[in-house]
Amino acid sequence: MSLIKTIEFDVLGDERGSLISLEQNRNIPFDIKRVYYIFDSAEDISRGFHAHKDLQQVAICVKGSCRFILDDGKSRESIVLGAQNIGLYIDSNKWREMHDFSEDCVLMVLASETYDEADYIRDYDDFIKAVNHDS
Ligand code: T46
Repeated sequence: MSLIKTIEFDVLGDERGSLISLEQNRNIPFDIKRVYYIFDSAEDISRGFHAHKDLQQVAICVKGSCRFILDDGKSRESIVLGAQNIGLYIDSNKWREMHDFSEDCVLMVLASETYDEADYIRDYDDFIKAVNHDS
């Protein structure tokens, strides 16, 4: 089964432009407790390099593009996010990396929990131990 799970949002458009609506438990598959966005990341900067123990997220490039790598400890897959109507669903226990930010990239992320540093696994060896322990 693919690690990359995307959600395609309806674009509500008319002659004035386009609009996308995001609603918890409708087109976002969880209660939204937090929204953050990443911008002004240089093209040669990579981010992420961690997993979460208990967090669901949907990442949407609302402007520009960037590349995500997801890793479940067994395989790694990559996707370029560059359309405002596509969200990348990221479940718990997935190592994520973000690369190749375009200069204008604005990456918006909707999260199922409030910020908690204790939920992060920031060491790859610890991540591998955690996923092997769970399986
Ligand atoms: C993720 C990827 C896609 C907060 O104080 N509150 C927050 O809600 C967040 C997300 C971060 N922070 C602090 C923690 C760090 O001191 O902001 C700083 C930068 O966070 P971090 O280095 O974790 O950023 P990224 O871009 O590596 O990862 C972020 C999210 O943290 C992470 O959950 O899945 O984006």
